[in-house]
Amino acid sequence: MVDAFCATWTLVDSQNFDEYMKALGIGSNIRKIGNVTNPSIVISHEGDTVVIKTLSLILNNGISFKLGEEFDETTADDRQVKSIVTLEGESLVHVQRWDDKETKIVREIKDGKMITTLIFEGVQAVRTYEKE
Ligand code: DKA
Repeated sequence: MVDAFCATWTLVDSQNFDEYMKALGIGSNIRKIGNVTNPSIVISHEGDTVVIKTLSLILNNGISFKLGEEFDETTADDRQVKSIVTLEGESLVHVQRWDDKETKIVREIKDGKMITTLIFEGVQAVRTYEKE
């Protein structure tokens, strides 16, 4: 299931995240916070409920869901989205839909690191996390 992802992860590298946030329409104040924040992501599960917490000094966010079941999510930048997370091969694929828009957040484990690829309308950001 999601056991390979269950850990506390800290951001160690972030590529093109500002461009991704701009494409989403996020204003400069929130983007500044997004750019300087090095969050920890805590992933766990209890039975078939998966919990992903994003923790930082400035922004905290959390989601709880079952794989393949749609749920309501309020994102860190305050979008109200319909989300669904599925396991596709070894990848945890999180799709957020709102206002006829869609972004995909793909998490994979490579060489013991969690690689998060965020895709929106052709703009891609890659964020790398290491286990704490
Ligand atoms: C991540 O998991 C990034 C999560 C996406 C956040 C969307 C926008 C946040 C704006 C502060 O590394």
